[in-house]
Amino acid sequence: MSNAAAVNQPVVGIVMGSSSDWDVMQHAVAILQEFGVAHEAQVISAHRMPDQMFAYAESARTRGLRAIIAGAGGAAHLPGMIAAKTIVPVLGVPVPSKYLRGEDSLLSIVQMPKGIPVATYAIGEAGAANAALSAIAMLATTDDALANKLLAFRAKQTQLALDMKLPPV
Ligand code: RP5
Repeated sequence: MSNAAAVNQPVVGIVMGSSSDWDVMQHAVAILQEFGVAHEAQVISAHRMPDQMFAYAESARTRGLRAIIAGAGGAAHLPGMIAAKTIVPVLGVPVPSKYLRGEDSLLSIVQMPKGIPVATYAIGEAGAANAALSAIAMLATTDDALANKLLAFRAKQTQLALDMKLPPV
């Protein structure tokens, strides 16, 4: 394998239960792109393609993934089932659902029984973006250049807050 291929080898996997999750999950992809982290994104449905889901999870570690961001809505079993088949850390994103606004997704993902963890994030866009930032923070523990990018990202947010002005009463 050439160095260029190794550099582009995905280290973060993003999976979602349906293409209808993309509006939310694209925010995780956008953050990884912004930080220049090699990633892959695809639809893996726990109940519609369970064999592919297991194959994805089982091969994740040997393929070099160091974190998996898994988004799903409703009875959102995708993150937990992926976590059941790999020791690569799984970051779960609850996608807003049609009838329960994603509270069902949140509870499905966050209530993993003791022993198989899924780090669970906020419902929707903020959760997707923060899951990506957490994956970056994990990678940054062994990557100083990435750590510096993350520090700069934080500093930018600090400056934005410092610059905030309130309207007159
Ligand atoms: C879940 O069911 C997906 O993650 C999605 O949030 C939800 C609805 O899927 P579609 O009916 O839109 O394909 O598996």
